[in-house]
Amino acid sequence: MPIALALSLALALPACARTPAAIPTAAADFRARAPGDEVVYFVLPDRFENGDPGNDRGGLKGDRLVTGFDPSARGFYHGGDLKGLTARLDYIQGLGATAIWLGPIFKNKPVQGPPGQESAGYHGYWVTDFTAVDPHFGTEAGFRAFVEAAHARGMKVYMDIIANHTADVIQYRELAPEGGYPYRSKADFPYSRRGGVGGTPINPGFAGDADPSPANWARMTDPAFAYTPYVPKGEENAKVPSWLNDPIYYHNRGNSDWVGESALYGDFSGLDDLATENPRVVEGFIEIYGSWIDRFGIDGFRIDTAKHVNPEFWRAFVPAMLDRAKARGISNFHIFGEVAVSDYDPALLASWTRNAGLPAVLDFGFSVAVAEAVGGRAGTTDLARLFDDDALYQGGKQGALQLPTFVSNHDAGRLAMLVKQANPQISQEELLARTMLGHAMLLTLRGVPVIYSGDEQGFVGTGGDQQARQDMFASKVAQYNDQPLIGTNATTAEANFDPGHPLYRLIADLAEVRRTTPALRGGSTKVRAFSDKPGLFAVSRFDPESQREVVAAFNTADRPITARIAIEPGSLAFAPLSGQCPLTADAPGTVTITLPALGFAVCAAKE
Ligand SMILES: [Ca+2]
Ligand SMILES: [Ca+2]
Ligand SMILES: [Ca+2]
Repeated sequence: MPIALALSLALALPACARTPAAIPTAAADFRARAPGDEVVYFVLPDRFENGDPGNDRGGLKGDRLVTGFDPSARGFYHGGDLKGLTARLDYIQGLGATAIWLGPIFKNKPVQGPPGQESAGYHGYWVTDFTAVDPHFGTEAGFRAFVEAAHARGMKVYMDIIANHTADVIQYRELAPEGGYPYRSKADFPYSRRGGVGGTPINPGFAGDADPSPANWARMTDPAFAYTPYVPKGEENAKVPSWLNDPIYYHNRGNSDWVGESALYGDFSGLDDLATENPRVVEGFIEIYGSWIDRFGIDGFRIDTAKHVNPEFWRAFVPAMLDRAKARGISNFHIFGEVAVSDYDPALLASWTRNAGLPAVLDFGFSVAVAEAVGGRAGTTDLARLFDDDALYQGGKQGALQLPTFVSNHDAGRLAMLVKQANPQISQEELLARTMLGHAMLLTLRGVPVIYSGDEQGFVGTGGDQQARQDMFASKVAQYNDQPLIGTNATTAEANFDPGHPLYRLIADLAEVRRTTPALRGGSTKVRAFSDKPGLFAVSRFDPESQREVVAAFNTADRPITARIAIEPGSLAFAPLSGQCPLTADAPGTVTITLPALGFAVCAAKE
């Protein structure tokens, strides 16, 4: 297969025919940049760079079950921190990223889990103190220094926040059956009886959790309607702010089985699920996260587990955050939620922009469609449908331009891993070519590209979650270091911050094309070619002002392809923004595209 040819073409990026930059990039006016104009770099601070070995144990003394620190184990802290992240801003900016989404930095329960199955809060999603920086990552001053250093470069900072749950502190008096506490529903365990329908009457006068009035919630006084929650001795003040220590502010119904009611009310594998219908909880989180805006002037929030919180909560929270940001002089504050799905399901994603009022959601539909398209097993029908389905989102197709798109993440895993799973015998060269093709789609199709840290260095991984959270600095994890990377002979045993890596170069080059081409940021999309088999996928995108056409074409097949596609009749001549482009139309309204195996091209119509 002529993969090498595809690579050499993909990397040939003439600088001609680019329209002048139309977005503010200077440090002074980054606030003026719209969310849709960003390129986002997503990083887990623990896995990125260790700037201060002195904080690796988070100020705790003892073994790894106390400190959480074990750089040789996938599920423990490895030592990365805010100082390290700040020191590597050149590397991140060099990739073309204009915003950094960093995993949660709030103080976590260092270690949790049953004996023998413990792991650490290195990922940041087990918060105990929502007001403080986790000492493993540094200090409040260190976070301020990071935000200021990013802002000084004109880069934005998006914090990763959680309102669905806290760390696992609350336990139940009832004996845990094998496999943990099953979910106890509102039908079988109403708020009005202790421990089930036959139990003692409790919470008299409580009119149900759909009535958000403080007077109603004042009648909710006994949290033992399903299980009997308690805070173990020694952990009574584990959480900050202090109201979070009271079980009355939690659902206490046992573990979620992820469907129906339990998706909202169930504990996420024991993590204490907040009663987000309670006005005290709503007000509490508005204060918590509003304070981070006030104190640090950050630029946006990525909301973890957004679909496990009732939409009414977000309908109160989102406007409050946007107001708070506006009062701080941040007019383009961005908020995007995680509505995690593993299928192509834009209707579900879009429902959260309408019912919950989330300004945007992470585009899981895009990631599924791209993985299908470049995986070599399917065609591009879902990808072609994506742009029609954009009508489902709040704000329609215009609103969809703000959706953060991605091909890899820390939960589901990396695109290269998904491609390898679909093709276990694939060569390293072909795996690189397919991964590059997916990233080319990410940088040129509609939405706000999110690069998952490590993708640009050819990380692959063997699965999701811990298997997709390799270290960028020299790793001590044997299961990471054993794996070959793509596009390099390096392994994760050495630090990987190579700006010469082919994926880093591809992303940097296309990020620059995107920055200088308004059609690729804010342009509408017209699908020109797709198929239920691997082959040509092509779209036209249009400059929002001049309406000039830019054609982006991708060959998902492992053989060269030549085909005619329809174009605008006025697009008579083309200049390449990336790859190999036709010079002229065949006739008004049609042009021949020729692409190498797994190649792509981005071609701008000349005036
Ligand atoms: Ca450290
Ligand atoms: Ca719990
Ligand atoms: Ca919940």
